[in-house]
Amino acid sequence: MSATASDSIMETGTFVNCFLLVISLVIIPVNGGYDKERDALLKGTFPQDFIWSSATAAYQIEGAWNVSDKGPSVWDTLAHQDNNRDTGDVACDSYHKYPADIQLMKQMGLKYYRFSISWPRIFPTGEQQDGVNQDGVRYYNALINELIANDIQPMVTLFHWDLPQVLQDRYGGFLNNHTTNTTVIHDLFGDYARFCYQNFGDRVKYWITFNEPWITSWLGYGVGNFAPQHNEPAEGQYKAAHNIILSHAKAYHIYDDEFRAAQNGQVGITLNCDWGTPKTPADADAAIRYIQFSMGWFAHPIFKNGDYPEVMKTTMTRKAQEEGRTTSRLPEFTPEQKAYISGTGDFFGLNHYTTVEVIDTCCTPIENPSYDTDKDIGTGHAPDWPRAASSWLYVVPWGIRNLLGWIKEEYGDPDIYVTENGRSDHDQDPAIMMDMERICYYMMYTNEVMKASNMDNVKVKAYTAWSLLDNFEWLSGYSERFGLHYVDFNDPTRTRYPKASSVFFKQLVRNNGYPEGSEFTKYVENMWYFCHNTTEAEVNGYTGGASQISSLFSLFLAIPMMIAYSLIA
Ligand code: GBH
Repeated sequence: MSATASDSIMETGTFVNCFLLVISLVIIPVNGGYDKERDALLKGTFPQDFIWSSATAAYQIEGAWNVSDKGPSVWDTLAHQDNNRDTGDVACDSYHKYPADIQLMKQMGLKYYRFSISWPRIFPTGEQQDGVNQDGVRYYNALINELIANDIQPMVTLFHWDLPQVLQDRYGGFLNNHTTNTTVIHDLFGDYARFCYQNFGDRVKYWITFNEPWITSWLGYGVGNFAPQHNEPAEGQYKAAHNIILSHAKAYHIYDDEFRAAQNGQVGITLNCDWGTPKTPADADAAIRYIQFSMGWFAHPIFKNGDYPEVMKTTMTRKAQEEGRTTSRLPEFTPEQKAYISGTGDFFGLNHYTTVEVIDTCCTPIENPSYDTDKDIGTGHAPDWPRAASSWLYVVPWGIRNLLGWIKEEYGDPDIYVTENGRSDHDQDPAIMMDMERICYYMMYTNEVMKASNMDNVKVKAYTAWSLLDNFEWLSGYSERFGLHYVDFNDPTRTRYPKASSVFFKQLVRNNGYPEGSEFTKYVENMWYFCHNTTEAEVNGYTGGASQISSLFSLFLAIPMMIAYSLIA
């Protein structure tokens, strides 16, 4: 990208944003949310070999939805349902512009990139026997080779929600025969995984089987607002999850049996989880239930003992009795399946964005049961939690530290890779290029991750920013922007522009955290109270407003940083 393009964006956008921020410093209400000990800045660095990465997903960035023989995915179908929807038809056009993406990573000093492979771009119908799209294979080979040529290690997700539409039509997708041992969908996912290991595994050493199976199960097959929009909230999600867990295990064993010795990589799964904090001490059990019904649903079988969490099983058995059913809506694994599933994760991938307050609503039997009511909980948010553009995204940095500690305790201290964390802005005019709130988010959340690593001895090995680029945000289309880089979706060339947060992230990576005495850490110290929506005076009890002045100073410090960045970009 050229300096001129970026400068002009700054002229239109940045200075207006700066102006608004200056105003908001004066009017931001005092909130009592800052806890002096819990929220203090930790200085220090991450372990030497810590992995800094950024992530994307195929449908959200690639575009080229129907080039050569690519088959449609369930998201192509959903997006094309009516003309009013944003689609991923072009998205960031990364199918053609991947070298530009890689240069952005290189400029940030990133040595890892998490992206996903589109199953229907490899096998148009989802089944190898129906044919392979060689252009798709060429595309991923080119992407991987270009990454490696730029000293960036690929971390590859096999399934980030874009199921081949034909598999949905032929077999019901992940609803396929969930209670038998010979489920077609497991074998087909296994074949697809094998093909990817065979073709890319000489260069790819980190594999993630599924991204957030909770989303596919509940939003895709339960409530049905996400593709493939199957609405069966009493049982659909339990069937789909059952199949996904077994499909994951299959892909893991295929790697173990056929590829590990030669390729020596790792296979894991990425689960999403909000931290659930009890609203009152009486809600503690409900908070545990919240986590067990979301992350535990998948993590307990895979990382613990091959089976669903106890609290899910007992709850669902009680529900069956109340509902007059002879069997639980939660399916059972056979002893063989439990053995097959248990221990199928070389690392624990975690996507985390936010925290909810949980209240106990146990236990009123209801007429139309659903996964939502099965949990017997209610969720809310504390009034002082700041919000992002996405309706569900509240900024609660300490939540990630709690969750990481919980995973360590519950699942026997696994290696944890944070595979997504990030914050959305609205799509607005002028564009938010000076994205201070995203800088604050990354600053606060990575510092909490460092506390988990260095103070709580959690084996957290990686931190991945979502996202490298503004992209297709699923049902929200292009209205919410998560990128470190801005993409103008009205510009046919889809030029990428670095936001201020990419400069911040570059410094964070270069410093490998917050080392005592560095210029970067001084900048962060100046920003700390501003980012926490409070003042030093409130925290430390002195008057004089020094922190507000230093925050303002930091704000302007970021502009030269950004200009410097755009000149080398
Ligand atoms: C991730 O999911 C995805 O992996 C990524 O593709 C996505 O772009 C990113 O987050 C940002 O959203 O019930 O309809 O209100 C994050 C976890 C959990 C966030 C469900 C949205 C509420 C959806 N998601 N949540 S809805």
